[in-house]
Amino acid sequence: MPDATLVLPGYAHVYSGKVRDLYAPLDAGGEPRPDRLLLVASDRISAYDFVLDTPIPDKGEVLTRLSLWWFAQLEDLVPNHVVTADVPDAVRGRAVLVERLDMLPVECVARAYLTGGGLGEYTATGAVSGIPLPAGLVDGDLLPEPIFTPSTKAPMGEHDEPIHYSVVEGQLGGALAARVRDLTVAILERGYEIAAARGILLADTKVEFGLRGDEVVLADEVLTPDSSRFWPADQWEPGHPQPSFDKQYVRDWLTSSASGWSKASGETPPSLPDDVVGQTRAKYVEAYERLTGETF
Ligand code: Q0Z
Repeated sequence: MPDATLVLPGYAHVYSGKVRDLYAPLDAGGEPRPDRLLLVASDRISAYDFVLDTPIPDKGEVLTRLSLWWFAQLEDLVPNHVVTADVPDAVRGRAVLVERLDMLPVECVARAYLTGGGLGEYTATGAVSGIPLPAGLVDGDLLPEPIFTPSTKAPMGEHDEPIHYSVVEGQLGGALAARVRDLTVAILERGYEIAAARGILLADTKVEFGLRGDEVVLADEVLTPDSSRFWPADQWEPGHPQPSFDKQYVRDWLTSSASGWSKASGETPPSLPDDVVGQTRAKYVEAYERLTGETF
């Protein structure tokens, strides 16, 4: 994890997630500013709940630029936390200075397709986050309409737990809960339309909101492959897990006999071979270029 200890003059390291790091800019007196944060995306990649020891070159920059592009696509729907992408040279391209918000304690998830944790809940109960669904759905099926399936914000290393909308109402009050639900679904729908036009299915996405006074503001990253499931539309085939647009080469290699590793072992996955790194970098760049229509 080389970036976790990255020393940025004028910034204090606040926190490191699996693949991103958070810093606070220092004021003239050397104190952390209470109103700003620097979000730095590393080239680290996770798979099967492990952070791999092999970075994917440019991943942090691809995701940062993609997130900034999406914020602009969503500007008419929701204000966002971005202050500037003019950041220190050491992290230029992969960091954003943002407004520090009072974050809402909910992971806001919306789903267009049934897979992952939502599929597990559906198989067990016939519903997801308390929303009843038609019988007979299989992994990768399109849902009758997009649904809001919030979860708790678990500390790192623990898994977010799905919660009913009524729990969000209890936490936030009815008006704020309805606002974040409707925004989350609207963001998924906007992303879905844009991605579908470029041959990419957006299965689901997780967003985070904060408050600026009583205004709800979109925070964190948005509609990146790390916060969303993107599938190649031409390979969509319900009934089994869909190939991931970005991580499929990594998963295929890790689960192949060539890696000598098995998910069940609980052991740290091995380093990735150069061809898998190169193919994976190319998929991140392809996602960026297809979605935005711009050259990376
Ligand atoms: C986001 C995270 C990490 C990047 C806190 N605008 C904001 N105001 C207050 N807090 C946050 C934000 Cl974005 C905030 N995170 C998640 C962790 C790197 C983002 F290590 N945590």
